Amino acid sequence: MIVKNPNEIKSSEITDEKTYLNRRNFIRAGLLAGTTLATAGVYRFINPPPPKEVVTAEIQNIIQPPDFRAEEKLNSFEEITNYNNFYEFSTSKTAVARRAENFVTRPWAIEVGGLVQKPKTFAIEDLLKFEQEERIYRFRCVEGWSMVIPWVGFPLKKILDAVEPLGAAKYVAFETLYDSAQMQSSFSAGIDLPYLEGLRLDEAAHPLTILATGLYGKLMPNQNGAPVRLVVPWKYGFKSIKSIVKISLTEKEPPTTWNIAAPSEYGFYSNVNPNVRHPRWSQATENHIGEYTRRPTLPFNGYAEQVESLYSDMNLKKYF
Ligand SMILES: Nc1nc2c(c(=O)[nH]1)N[C@H]1C(S)=C(S)[C@@H](COP(=O)(O)O)O[C@H]1N2
Ligand SMILES: [Mo]
Repeated sequence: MIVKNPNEIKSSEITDEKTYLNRRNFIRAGLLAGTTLATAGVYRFINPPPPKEVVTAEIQNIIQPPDFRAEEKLNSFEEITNYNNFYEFSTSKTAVARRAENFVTRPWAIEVGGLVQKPKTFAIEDLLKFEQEERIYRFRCVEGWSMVIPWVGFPLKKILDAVEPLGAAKYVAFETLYDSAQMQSSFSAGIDLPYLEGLRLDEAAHPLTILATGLYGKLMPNQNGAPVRLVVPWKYGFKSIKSIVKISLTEKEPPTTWNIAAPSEYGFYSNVNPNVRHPRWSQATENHIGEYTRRPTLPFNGYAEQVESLYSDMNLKKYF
């Protein structure tokens, strides 16, 4: 029997194929009453398997605002949904889509509690309503390899405000579903499960931090973290936890999956930083899917202007 060595998995999966979410966002407040959402609503209602790429001119127009840099072309739906990191289903990026095909995402709810005034459970239907009330975001998503992904979501802050964090709350902890009937074992995955992530409260409340319920104006495909996943555009990809079932406000920095697996390699903050090497490789460039030459990686994935003030008093080499 061949036993997978977790260190080997780590180096091939997060190392060479590391997915640094490098998302340049375009917030289009007030856009949502539009037709994209009406279309998305129909998809939601019938909840089909993720369709093949169907990007109408209308959707293209809505998710790609005129001020978007010309070279930032969207990756195709096919690309975005066939190269995924989701260890609960497979450690092979090209196998995740097929393994997650029958993942059951209804009924679904996120339980929100911990240091809050009003603990609440949000059904997926509530979350989809939030998305319709709030905004469409558009992100450039980069990470070691990189893609431009038109996420659809709403600010996580909306949930935080609803539960009213207590003064003692300093961090937000997230947890993915773990269902052994549908997912592989922790042993096969090579990491502890359920998958855990965390943010500082101010990072979680930042307007760039969203709960995404779809992409390309459609329901979130299973392999991308259906039915609801985090998107933190200035941090490395593993911070963007998928298929969330639990959110807790805490006083102490919560444990995170990759920090538990390899603390010297993956810190709690994990801000995209081309100047800080991973102990075993440079993080200065990224391989953009659909291009032949590597691109330089930008500090905070290009969001420095929006987020660097969150870290003004911190040594980011120490807090990597
Ligand atoms: N629950 C869970 N969330 C996860 C992961 C995972 O294995 N399990 N992988 C992370 C990593 S390393 C990356 S790069 C992104 C990939 O998201 P994508 O497949 O939508 O591109 O999801 C992140 N969220
Ligand atoms: Mo990743």
